[in-house]
Amino acid sequence: LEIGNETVNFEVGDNQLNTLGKDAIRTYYYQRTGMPIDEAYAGKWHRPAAHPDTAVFIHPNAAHQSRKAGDIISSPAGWYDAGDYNKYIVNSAYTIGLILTGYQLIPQYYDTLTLNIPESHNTTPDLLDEMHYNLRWMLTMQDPQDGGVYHKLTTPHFEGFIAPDKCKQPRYVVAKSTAATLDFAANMAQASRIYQTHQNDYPDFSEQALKAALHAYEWAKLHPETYYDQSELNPKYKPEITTGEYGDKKVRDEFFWAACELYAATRHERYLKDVATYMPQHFAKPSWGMVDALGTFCFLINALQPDNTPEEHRQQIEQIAQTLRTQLLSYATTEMAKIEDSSFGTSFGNVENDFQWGCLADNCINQSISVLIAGRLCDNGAFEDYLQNAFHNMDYVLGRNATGYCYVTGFGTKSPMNIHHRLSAADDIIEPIPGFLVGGPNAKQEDKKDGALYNSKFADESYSDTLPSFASNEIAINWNASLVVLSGLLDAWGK
Ligand code: 9MR
Repeated sequence: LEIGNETVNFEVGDNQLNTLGKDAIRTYYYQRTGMPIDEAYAGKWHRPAAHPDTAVFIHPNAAHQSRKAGDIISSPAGWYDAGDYNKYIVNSAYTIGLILTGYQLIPQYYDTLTLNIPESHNTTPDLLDEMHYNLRWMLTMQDPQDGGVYHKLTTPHFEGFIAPDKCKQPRYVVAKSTAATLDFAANMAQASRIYQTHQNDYPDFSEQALKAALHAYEWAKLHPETYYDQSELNPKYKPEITTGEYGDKKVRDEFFWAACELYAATRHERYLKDVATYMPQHFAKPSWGMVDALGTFCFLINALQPDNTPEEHRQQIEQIAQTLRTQLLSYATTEMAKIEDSSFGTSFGNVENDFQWGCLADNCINQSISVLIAGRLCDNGAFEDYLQNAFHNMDYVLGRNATGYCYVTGFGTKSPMNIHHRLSAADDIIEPIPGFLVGGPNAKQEDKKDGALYNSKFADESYSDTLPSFASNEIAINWNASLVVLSGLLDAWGK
């Protein structure tokens, strides 16, 4: 493309989103803890194993009779959360929950998608192999005594920008929380259904996951208001913990998602009752702290499956589904109305408030995923329009925006080079690991005082491709989940 003296080269092709989607999934492989990242799969970004997490301390704030402060447990595998080296249940469960939602919508697409990861030669789809690496870790975060789930596995403070195998800080599991336990319950119930047909590679996992989900849900029912709050815990327990909080004091939505998944997995009336009790008043797009949407998607995809719906539940299911569909469609209509006076022809990015921490995933992409799913599941004749809008929002992420950045590493003519990502920063390779979506423009510029340089005060230009910019230039497993799902849906449905 030439305009005046400026030239930009780009490739035109049929499978662009396919490649993007694959690389977006492959980032999880690079984020794996506890195993070497081999050259055969990682090319020049290979590295030795780090953070085995086979000796993790019970933090004093998590101590009780059976597990005392300082006791050691083993909690290996799983992914680094983001630019940091910690592992957080809330965000892990949300990430897998969203990706497995995508999987359930287009299973044939994912069943043949090969990712070049160590498990590529087994009989399970690669996407599910990658998710299992983290699910396996999550199982170890449940206290087998009471079913409660530790909120996170973490160092007291964020590590410096050093290679993972050079890290020396001790690692702890911290207090159990209602949010983590419910997200875990939802995720495990979901996994128990999906991995049932993959006993070959994962014998007993499905059964184990369902058991874990049921046990976790019981704990949450007994502890419906156990919130994880660092500012409350830190004065009482040492060492202080200052890493990511993922605090959430509104857990009705977590109860809803868990009840939907447990109903889908068991068909027990008790969970259907809870679905009705915790049902939302309106649809809200998904994010790590607001998971109603994952419940809605689960219910609409699974509850009416004719093969295993008890006849006596049918009427109530249909009523609930009708309400959820109305909510979803009303959301889609509101979002689509924003396109008319938009600068970039998108439903995203027309007000300052759209540009928050993690907005490219949480606002732009998740809005499109929700609208697309509405079109697909509600059959209101608007699917083609919704598809078009989703492509436009994806265009926004990939470069048709106020800064001209393609916000995915390794793609496009101008893309992030200095992401706030310890793995990418601590290797000797100039290019960051490819396939990561950055948080994106963030009007609050919370990291300015920490050395992030911004060239503009405008919201949609508040993006800084500098290492210290944790508020606009970090990457995270939950944000990549959005990229994975939207690129998959567009690649599969866009044809
Ligand atoms: O994604 C999280 C965002 O919604 C919060 O506003 C922000 C500040 O608390 O934290 C983000 O999550 C970070 C987590 O706490 C630690 N790992 C890096 C995550 C991405 O920035």
